[in-house]
Amino acid sequence: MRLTAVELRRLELPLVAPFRTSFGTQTVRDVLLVHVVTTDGEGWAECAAAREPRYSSEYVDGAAEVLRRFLIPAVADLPDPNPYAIAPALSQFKGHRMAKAALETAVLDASLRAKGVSLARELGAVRSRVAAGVSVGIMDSIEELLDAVDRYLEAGYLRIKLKIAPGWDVEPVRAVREQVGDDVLLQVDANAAYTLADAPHLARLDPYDLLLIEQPLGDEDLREHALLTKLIRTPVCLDESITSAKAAADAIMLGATSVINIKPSRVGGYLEAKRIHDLCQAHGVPVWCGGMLETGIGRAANLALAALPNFTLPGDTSASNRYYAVDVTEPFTLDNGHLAVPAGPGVGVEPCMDVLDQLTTAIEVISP
Ligand code: OSB
Ligand code: MG
Repeated sequence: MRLTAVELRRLELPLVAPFRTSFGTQTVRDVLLVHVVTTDGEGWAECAAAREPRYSSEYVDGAAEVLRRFLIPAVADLPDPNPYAIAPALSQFKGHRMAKAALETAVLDASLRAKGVSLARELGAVRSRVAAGVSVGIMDSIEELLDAVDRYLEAGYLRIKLKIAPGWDVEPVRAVREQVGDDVLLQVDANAAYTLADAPHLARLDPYDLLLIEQPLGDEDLREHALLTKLIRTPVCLDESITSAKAAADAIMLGATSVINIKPSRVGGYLEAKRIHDLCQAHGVPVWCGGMLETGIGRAANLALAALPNFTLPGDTSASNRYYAVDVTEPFTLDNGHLAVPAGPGVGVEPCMDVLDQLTTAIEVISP
């Protein structure tokens, strides 16, 4: 197989509602799709980078730039760019994991389509549907939050995650727990908004029986997270800090985390994500699949990963209508709180070309 062309396609998708976190508010997604054309067929992937570098250092214009200048030429130079050769060929370039993940996933999609194998099967999936949770942004008032949580539970979501930040933590958690009762799975995500000095404050979340607190401290604060676990009862789960299987191993060995949120985009792709899954499984650390407000293209691949055996907690893989009025694939819908794992070859979904064309803001074709 050889790479003959790569299309970088940009889309603009308005979110159905603003999504506010401790690092900012997103109202639209500026999506970068990577579409590879190979001698064996075509593949698609979505880059998870957002417009601004607030979640991590990556941002969508930067991802497009590193792809066109460095990553695509390096893959085009490979005599046999099979999916397992991509990450080793790109390791000469530091960082840019979301850009690397998108390119590797597009090649993986092309290669699996050519073989007629689904991504779920390639990764070792053991289930055909995945329990869906939902990530609920920071709101202007507690009433508005309670309303949103009510609607999501009504829709069937099996787990609620509340975004928290200093000034929006104990009160909203208390109000939601009181409204939903003790049986609803509830967790929070701080996106690195606190410091170890906030431990006594974070301990005030202890009474609410949270499944976990996600990334309370800074991305690089592994040691501080390990100390925090001794000061609060809520289990600590890392997101931003886990950028590779090596980082996951360090965090587990340090006692910095007892659960891990795996986002393939954050760790450089699905193959590295599977390594983290396997490592966590061997160490008895449960994992769940995070999200980056992906369209159906990114979501399909996330669902394949979430079908692996150690994904024992519901993830942030929500239905299409939680994000977008119109998705770029057949919409993913909830069925009794679950999403179906695509079973077709590759990532198992096709982009709807007419929708894609309507939302496209730019197309660049790189012919190596
Ligand atoms: O921290 O998990 C996060 C969205 C964008 C960036 C970071 C995060 C999130 C979410 C929503 O929490 C996940 C999703 O529903 O796709
Ligand atoms: Mg998170």
